[in-house]
Amino acid sequence: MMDDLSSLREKFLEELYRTGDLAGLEDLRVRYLGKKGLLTNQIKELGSLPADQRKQAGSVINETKAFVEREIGLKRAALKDKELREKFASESLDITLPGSYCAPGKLHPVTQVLNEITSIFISMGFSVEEGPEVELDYYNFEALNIPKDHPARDMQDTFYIENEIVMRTHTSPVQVRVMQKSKPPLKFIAPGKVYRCDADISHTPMFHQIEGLMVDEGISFSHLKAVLENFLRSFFGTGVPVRFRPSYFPFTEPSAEVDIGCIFCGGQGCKTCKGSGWIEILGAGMVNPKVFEMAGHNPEKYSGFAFGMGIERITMIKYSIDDIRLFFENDLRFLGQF
Ligand code: 2NM
Repeated sequence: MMDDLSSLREKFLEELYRTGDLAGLEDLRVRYLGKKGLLTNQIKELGSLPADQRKQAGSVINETKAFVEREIGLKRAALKDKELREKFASESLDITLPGSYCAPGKLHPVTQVLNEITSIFISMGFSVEEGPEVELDYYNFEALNIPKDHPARDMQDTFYIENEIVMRTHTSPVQVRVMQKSKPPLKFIAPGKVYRCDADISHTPMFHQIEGLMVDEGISFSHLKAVLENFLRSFFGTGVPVRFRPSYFPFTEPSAEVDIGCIFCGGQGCKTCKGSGWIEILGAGMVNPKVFEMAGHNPEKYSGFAFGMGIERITMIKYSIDDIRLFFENDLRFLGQF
């Protein structure tokens, strides 16, 4: 038996030496130390030895078993280390190689300006609302005090889908929908696409607007002035002159158009301001009591102001762009400049 154990040990060492991976090592372990393993069998055979040899044989078997276990443990650690090194080597990466160039995309200039304007109003506590682009005649016109015979409804301006269904010509129907479903106080802007049958260097059939509405008890024209002056000075610069001119919209009374001092000539008069020294930016006014009534609010209790502006127009002023159609041609030589 002692001879058996000694050759078992040598055979084990030889096999251990030839084992090159963890799976092979586990095979080896099972073959020697498993339930039917070579060493385990030796232990089972102890019983058949004469009593006087058993003790010594037992101790040699135990010693051999401990040896095999230790060697397998050492080899396992070595193989794990080797596999880890190989994994690191195969995953290694030359961080000095030049990267492959990926042209970064950019937001469209109209989107950039729309986001900028939106964040100014959000900073003043306005929320953002949206509504459908295909709109009922009622919300686009009727509820805004634009009766059937009003010139704004002219077939030349409005895209009709069906008799009572239009492409919205402004974002005001969003204001009507919000007023109809919620009670004041209201304070939100409505950005989005609008559609008018018109096309030249300053008009496209689709363009973008931001309109805003603030309604509560006691809202006055001073609130309108404060909010719009703050917006214009945030957007165009703190020193920009602002002026309000009387105007007319069916949905507001009184109404105003809001100009800034020409940012190109400093008010001297130039091509952009057509010699006037002023550039028109916004339309605004106090919400017409008829509009409140139609939306289900008591005009004796509530008042509010509303305003609207065209985003392409403001972007053209900000970046000195002279033809609105450039925004929609997707020429990267143009778009890449913003
Ligand atoms: C403008 C100018 C003036 C406006 C009015 C309303 C509503 F729904 F509250 F009546 N929404 N938007 C408004 C007022 C829009 O755009 C040039």
